[in-house]
Amino acid sequence: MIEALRERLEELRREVERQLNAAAGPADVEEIRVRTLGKKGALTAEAKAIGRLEPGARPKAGELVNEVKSALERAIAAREEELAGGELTRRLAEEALDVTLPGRRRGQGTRHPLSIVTDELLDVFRRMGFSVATGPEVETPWHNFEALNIPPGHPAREEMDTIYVAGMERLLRTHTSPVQIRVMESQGPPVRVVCPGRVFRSDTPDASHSPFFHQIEGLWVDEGISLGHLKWALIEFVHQYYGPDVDTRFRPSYFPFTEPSGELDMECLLCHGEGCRACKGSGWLELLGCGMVHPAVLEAVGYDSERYTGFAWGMGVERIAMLRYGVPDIRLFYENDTNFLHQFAAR
Ligand code: 2NM
Repeated sequence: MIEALRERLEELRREVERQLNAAAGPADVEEIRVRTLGKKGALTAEAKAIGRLEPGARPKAGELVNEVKSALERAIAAREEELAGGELTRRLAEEALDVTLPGRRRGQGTRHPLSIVTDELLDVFRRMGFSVATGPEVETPWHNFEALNIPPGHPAREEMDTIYVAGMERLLRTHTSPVQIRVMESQGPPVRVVCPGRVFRSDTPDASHSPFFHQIEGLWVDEGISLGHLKWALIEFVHQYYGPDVDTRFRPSYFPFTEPSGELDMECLLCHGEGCRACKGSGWLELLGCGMVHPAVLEAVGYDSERYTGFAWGMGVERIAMLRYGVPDIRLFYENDTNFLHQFAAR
């Protein structure tokens, strides 16, 4: 009877050792342990059966079972460690990070051509004593229109009307003039500011139009400011920015917020007045619109228009940048094409 038990235990031991050898990972080993040494395990069953043997055989049987039990416990623990170690080696190989590989470069950005040109233009005016002011892109109709002598129903509204938000309480600004209205509302004269920023128009995009673009507007209000100051400041700007020998001319124009109003042209940079494609054969390029601030605008912000006068102007940054860099299509500025943008990297 003891001999039969010994043989069964030996058989069990060989069987478990074979299974352990075949185990592929720690999970397999755990399964084998439960099947053998767990509550309903094969060896546990043999241990329980000892109580049903005749009393004289029990000590020897217990000894045999315990011997096999500790042998299997050691074998299971050893195999488990072996496989866990193997798994660690495998994971280390699979998830290895080669810290000697060079990193992937995050390309460094460059300044946007519109930012470069805006800053260059602002610098000229800063040297002439202008300070720089900015304001909201979403404006009240009062700041964008009424204060600028553009009442409801004025034809200038139709060509400029953009997207209204909050009913008719706010709109995307159509120029940066409302910033100058805000500056004048917040302080008395004298005022000497330039206002850069993004503006919005109801335009269909093509090579020279975009429903959003950038402007720089300027304003100088003080006692005794005349058309002579306007001409000096704006011609001086052209000479500072494009060179002292560049020719200029003024033509009359119309804006609701200035009287008189004009346009400043400069000699065509490409043909020097000969006439070419860029200037449509005229020899001149339109540079900016300007004029003496309308008394109604000064009164709208509470300035005494009998005592104070001023001049103002506005220009498009894209146009100036396109001429300067020879950019043929305004949409290139907005497409985030890094091949295009990197051409303007500072060297
Ligand atoms: C232009 C042309 C002429 C202008 C006027 C004002 C203000 F606020 F003083 F009334 N700001 N900007 C102005 C005048 C803008 O852009 C072509």
